[in-house]
Amino acid sequence: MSSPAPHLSLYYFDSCGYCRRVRQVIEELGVPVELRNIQHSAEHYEALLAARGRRTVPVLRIDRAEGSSEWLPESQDIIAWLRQQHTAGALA
Ligand SMILES: N[C@@H](CCC(=O)N[C@@H](CS)C(=O)NCC(=O)O)C(=O)O
Repeated sequence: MSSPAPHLSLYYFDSCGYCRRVRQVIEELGVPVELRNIQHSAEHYEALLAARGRRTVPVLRIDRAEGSSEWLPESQDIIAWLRQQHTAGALA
């Protein structure tokens, strides 16, 4: 049996070009991703800083059903991961 799809959150801000590229792929694939704008939410900004020790975006947070969390930085790595997982049918 396959695992339930993870909950995905993208930490980003509007004027970030790297973030825009990731968001375009999210739209293209139709993958459900919660958008967390770090310029509009101190909570999201602080969470990113606490987890990564830096505020650089985009970062994709992957919360798995079994309780583990992963923070994936780098737009090209995020895009590659989304495409691979989508092709594997691992995303909702
Ligand atoms: N190589 C990174 C570059 C990311 C990057 O430079 N992000 C900028 C915004 S577009 C940023 O967060 N700058 C603020 C900082 O690093 O503190 C990627 O492709 O994701």
